[in-house]
Amino acid sequence: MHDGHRHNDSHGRDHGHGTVRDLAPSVGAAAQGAQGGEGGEGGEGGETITLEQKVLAKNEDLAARNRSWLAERGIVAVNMMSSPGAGKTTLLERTIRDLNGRGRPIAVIEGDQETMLDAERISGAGGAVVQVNTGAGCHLDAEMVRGALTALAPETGSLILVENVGNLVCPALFDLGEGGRAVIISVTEGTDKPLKYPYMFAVADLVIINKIDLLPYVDFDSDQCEKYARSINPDLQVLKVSATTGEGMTDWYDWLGGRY
Ligand SMILES: Nc1nc2c(ncn2[C@@H]2O[C@H](COP(=O)(O)OP(=O)(O)OP(=O)(O)O)[C@@H](O)[C@H]2O)c(=O)[nH]1
Ligand SMILES: [Mg+2]
Repeated sequence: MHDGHRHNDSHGRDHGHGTVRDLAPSVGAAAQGAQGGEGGEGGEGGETITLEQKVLAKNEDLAARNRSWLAERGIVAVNMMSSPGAGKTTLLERTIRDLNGRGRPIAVIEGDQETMLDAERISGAGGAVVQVNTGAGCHLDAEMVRGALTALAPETGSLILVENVGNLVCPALFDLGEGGRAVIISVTEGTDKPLKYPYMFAVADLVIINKIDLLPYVDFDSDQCEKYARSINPDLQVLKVSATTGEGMTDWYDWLGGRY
């Protein structure tokens, strides 16, 4: 799924003051084995790739089990991913305040490297929540979600909102068994994010552009950002919201309700 969405259009482009080259494939292969076999034949690179494939294969297996477990109970899980501070927890707090007690029961799985801070915020908003601390890890995986589901013991028919660890890289690689994936980007992050982190946008179903209340103060082009996102993944839906003022939030609730 990730292949075919690379946008390495900077190969050798002349930007007037010299030539810009994309060195990422060779750097990536040396540093972390890269994906999809780029430059990783034999030697240490080959071993790294084999291990990575095993880790991902084990995760896929556990994710499939989570998916069956959720389906048997009529539970829908949505994986919420973003860079740190894009507004995931704020959006979830508002969602719980607005939707709790109306329709599906809602529960939250919070993923952070450290602290219980986000779980405390969700609990303060009235939501059932379990916090998973990943330590040095940069993403939730299917096993962690399985453990969190066991602890949460969600009611049949629940909606589970999963806040992944804040970054636009690792969470894209790990299926959790979820039924939908939302990427949140905020207008303070820059219009170009879909092009720079294409894997995240390739695996998503929905992009939520948050903090639109700040648009008058920042240099962010929503239409262009949307075009960039769709150039990676033409099926993406895009919503614009402010989790603090509430503008656009009904579109998010409609997406949740319409889809599930
Ligand atoms: N102006 C404005 N600020 C927002 C909005 N949504 C969130 N914020 C602020 O952005 C900051 C980060 O919000 P969080 O909800 O903690 O972000 P997060 O994505 O959960 O962050 P991590 O869990 O650390 O990845 C807080 O100061 C929020 O008040 C918004 O729509 N508009
Ligand atoms: Mg958060």
